[in-house]
Amino acid sequence: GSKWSYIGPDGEKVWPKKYPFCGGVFQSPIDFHNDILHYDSALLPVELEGYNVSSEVKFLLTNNGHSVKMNLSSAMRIRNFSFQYSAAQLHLHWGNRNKQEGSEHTISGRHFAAELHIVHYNSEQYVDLKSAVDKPNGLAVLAILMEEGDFNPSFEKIFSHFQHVKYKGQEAIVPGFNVRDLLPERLDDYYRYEGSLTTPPCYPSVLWTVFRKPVEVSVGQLLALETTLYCTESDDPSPLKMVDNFRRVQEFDERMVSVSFQ
Ligand code: BO1
Ligand code: ZN
Repeated sequence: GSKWSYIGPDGEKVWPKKYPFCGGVFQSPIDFHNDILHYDSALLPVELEGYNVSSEVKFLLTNNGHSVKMNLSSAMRIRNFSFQYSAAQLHLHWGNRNKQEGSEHTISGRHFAAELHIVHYNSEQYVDLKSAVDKPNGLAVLAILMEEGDFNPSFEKIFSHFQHVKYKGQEAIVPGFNVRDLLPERLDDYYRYEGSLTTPPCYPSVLWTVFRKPVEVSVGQLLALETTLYCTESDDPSPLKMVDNFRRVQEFDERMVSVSFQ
């Protein structure tokens, strides 16, 4: 079983004891600051296909005790990376009401309220997420920073089901929708680097694309994210709220982040 957490005796400081990669190289997330950024004119706008999913398709939404995760269709693909990548799942990381934190990646030391990860696997070389997760060039994650602002009707297509997945192990069905609408308008402005899973087992298998511009969700939507879910099962006598499920930024020596913008 996965016995790790973000707080307490199984917190991120001790992840490397059971998951040696968490103490290894190429770890994520990181802070994006000027000294490590370099412009790369070869970074083209991200091209997606199959992201507009029919409502006939049913996505499985699960509380896995660490986050809320929604399985995606492998027909959703990134077209223009070095390999073809197919979507496997999306999930979120967030903070709690009392702090200005929540995102995993930071920009010049600044946290955003939350962060969406759309996890893709290299479908040219591997059959599924599980077989790609620990391989070089195995995964490509699209990361979307989220800040407080206008109500976001696209995120609501997921958030409106939170009541049914309050506790670990609970599942709900989300009808397909246009997943492209969860991303920022501009897919040409982003940070790019090679890193890792931000949770155990922290495999260094992820090509990260973090979009520069955050998307807005309302204060009510952030509140729903931060107050509805629990890390624990429904019959647990000591319920634990699912908050602050982000990993702290990692050392970033002798690595560079490519940016698509000047
Ligand atoms: S993330 O996008 O870097 N936060 C990320 C973290 C972990 C995974 C994917 C993306 N995948 C995990 C699954 C676990 C599984 C593990 C190894 O991969 O969530 O359920 O055990 O296969
Ligand atoms: Zn994640």
